Amino acid sequence: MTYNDVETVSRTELRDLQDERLVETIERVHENVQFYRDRLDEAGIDPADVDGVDDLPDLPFTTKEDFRDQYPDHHFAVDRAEVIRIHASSGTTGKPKVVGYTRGDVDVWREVMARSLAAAGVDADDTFQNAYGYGLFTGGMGFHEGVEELGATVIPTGGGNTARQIEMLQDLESDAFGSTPSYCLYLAEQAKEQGVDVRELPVSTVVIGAEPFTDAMRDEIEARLGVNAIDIYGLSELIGPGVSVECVEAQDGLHVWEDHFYPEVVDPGTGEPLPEGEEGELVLTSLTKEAVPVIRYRTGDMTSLTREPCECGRVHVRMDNVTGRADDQLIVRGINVYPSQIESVVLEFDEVAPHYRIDLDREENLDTIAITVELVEGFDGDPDDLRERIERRLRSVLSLRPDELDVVPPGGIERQETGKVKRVWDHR
Ligand code: DLL
Repeated sequence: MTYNDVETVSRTELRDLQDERLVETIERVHENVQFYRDRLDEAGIDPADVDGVDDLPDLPFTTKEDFRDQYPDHHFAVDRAEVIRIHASSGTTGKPKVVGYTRGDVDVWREVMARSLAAAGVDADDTFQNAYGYGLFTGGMGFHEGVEELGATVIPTGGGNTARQIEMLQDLESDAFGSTPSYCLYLAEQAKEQGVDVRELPVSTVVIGAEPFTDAMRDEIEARLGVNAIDIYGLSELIGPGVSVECVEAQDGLHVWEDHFYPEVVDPGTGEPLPEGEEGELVLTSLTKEAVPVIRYRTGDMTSLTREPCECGRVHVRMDNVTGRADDQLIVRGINVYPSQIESVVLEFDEVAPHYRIDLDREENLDTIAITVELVEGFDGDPDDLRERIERRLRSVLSLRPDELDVVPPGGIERQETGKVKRVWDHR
């Protein structure tokens, strides 16, 4: 069900709105943010020459490093008095990226999250248990406010505390649940240990995001939890969760709420725009953000776009499920491979649980890769035979010959109760 009429307007109307909003955004950043003024001036762009989104490819990119360089708030376009909330995203290196929200920004966020939840099949009568972390991370509060805006009931369990989480799911009979995909699997495992079969619980929808995952991983989640798993995407720099979401009707790509966030896909190496349908790096421009507008932000996330009509009736462009980031690509002895490709191959095996890790190292100037997979409960075959079959498959599908392939017993791979799952360990 749609939440806002803008989801089904004509593409011409949508384009007019985008053009108008982009012109305003460019004027605003040029006037209020030194960083953008310098960038646009250096590129010889006069804001008055920007007529609409067709001009975006001429504008300079903004990167994660730019965000960090402006730490803490030099990229803000409004006075701090107008900022009513701050979140931050902690990278693994350097300063966090700090983002601020005006009241208007928070209203937009609530609205796009309500739209996203409605698209995911959550409705006003439902109860939604929110296991995304509350705090500087945008997940917890983003979902919380979206559920309230929709008029559904939110249970703010936040991340972790899994025993309580399971008890709440049972006792308050939530219809929907939100968490990272890895936490869904953790929850199912812990429930089993407590003698609870999560498939018997009333929860029928999980809204998963904040981490890359493959279709194979989603299938595992749906089977283990007995739910429909809907993919939601977003990032702090743009707003948080709620940039795009799958619709329950088609579950075929994520509708980008492009009246607020304009997507482009570019070649990650050259930065050149790619035609519709081709995979590359997602670049996003905010069209309504007040506190922290962003122009052509290089997300690092790999996807492709399609404007083909969707059976749900929404006209908003769809992006493909993000299974990895441009900088995730591993180069092992000349073979380029994404962790998601390894994930797809190992999860083809029914004997393998949806937990794995990849360790990269360097020995005598050569890169090495070790893959560890975990057996499912009740495995009674020959682990050596399984190992050989996985090795053969990695070789034939990806031309990859791991230096080591370890098969460990159920539970042999360490679990993480909170935060985003880490599967690739680079020791180089
Ligand atoms: O992860 C916002 C969010 C919260 C999205 C809850 C969905 C659900 P950040 O912490 O700033 O924000 O991390 C953003 O996470 O650039 C992607 O690399 C990754 N990511 C987010 N959603 C997805 C997804 C939140 N559905 C970064 N699939 C992004 C794959 C995702 N990767």
